[in-house]
Amino acid sequence: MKIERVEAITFTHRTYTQRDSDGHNHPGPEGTGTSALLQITCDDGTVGQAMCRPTDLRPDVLERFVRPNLIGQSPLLIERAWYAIYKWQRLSGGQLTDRALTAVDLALWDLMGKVTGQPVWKLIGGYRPKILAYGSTMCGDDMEGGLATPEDYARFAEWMLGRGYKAIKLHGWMVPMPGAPNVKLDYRACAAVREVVGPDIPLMLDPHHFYPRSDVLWLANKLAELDFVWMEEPMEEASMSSYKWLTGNTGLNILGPETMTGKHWTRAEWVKHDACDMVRTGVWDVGGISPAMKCAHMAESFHMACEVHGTGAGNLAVALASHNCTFYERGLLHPFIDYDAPADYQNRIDDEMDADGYVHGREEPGLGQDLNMDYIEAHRVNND
Ligand code: LLH
Ligand code: MG
Repeated sequence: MKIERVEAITFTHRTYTQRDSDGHNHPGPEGTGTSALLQITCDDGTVGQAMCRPTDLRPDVLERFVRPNLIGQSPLLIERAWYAIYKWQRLSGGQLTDRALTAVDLALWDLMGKVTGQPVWKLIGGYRPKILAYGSTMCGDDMEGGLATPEDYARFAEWMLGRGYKAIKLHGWMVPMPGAPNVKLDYRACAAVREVVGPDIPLMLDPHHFYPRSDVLWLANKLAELDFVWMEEPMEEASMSSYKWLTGNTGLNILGPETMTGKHWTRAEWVKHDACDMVRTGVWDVGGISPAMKCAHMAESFHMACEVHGTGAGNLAVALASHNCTFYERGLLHPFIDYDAPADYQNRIDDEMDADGYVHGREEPGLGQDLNMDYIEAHRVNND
């Protein structure tokens, strides 16, 4: 069996979110978004699929780096394909991104599942059939009835408990929201949520990502008093020394790195240098399921948790396959967003959650996505 065809279908769909001037997502009026579907097809007609952004796999990226390394190759040699494409990153002039690698890796794993008749979460380890989700809020905003005040977060936390969530992560107020950045305000939101959910619900914080050391240490120590499980990315992650300093100076667990480049190699350096207490991975941060599992196994070898960043079928597969992952990140959630409603291009969402707060692994072969191909073809805007 050989790979015969690689294409990225770009298509439009409705969206209900909008990005602020720093890129954070918030609820917005109904608008039109553009997404892409990567399809890797074998000579027997089996297709592996991955959703991504159109910019991840522009036509020249597909033509220069992806197709030459996949067409004619076995779909079962994923590690080989990953390395063949990855090695082009160095001389690609920044054109071949980690996100492009991720999309290819996800589609190859989906293909592997379909060829072998197995769900991906089992193929990559299969630790558990279901995992508790934490409700991950959107960043704070200035909307009435939204996430504008500590009391808004508390009210929304109560709603999340009613929906079944057994753990909650707050995203604090980020620039350009009025009043941000402000660790005192972040703390008030965290304290308000702890007050309404009681002592037994695990809580986490993902605050403004560019605080100075002095603010971060104060916040970390206050969160430890509130018995938070972890804080992530409160400073620019390129400064590993700052995280080593923070980890060494607070009793709160520091989780990282999340957005720092360098894939599993960076995560190993952070562990070696005691720059985190818990390791962060995520398929869109490290170049796919393959390197994300390396992060999980590396962390496990040091008796450390490895928590998965972000949603979607690929991240869910990693969380279900990892012994040392505690939660699946489900969101981003907001009082004005119906997270459980499928997008136009889905027949169902990837991460349906039951009333007890568990997201289950699906039994279908592949990643377990259920895409509406009629919709996608009807709204196609390219022919790459
Ligand atoms: O800054 C943001 O908008 C959020 O932190 C976002 O990146 C979110 O995906 C995240 O970090 N979740 O863990
Ligand atoms: Mg985060």
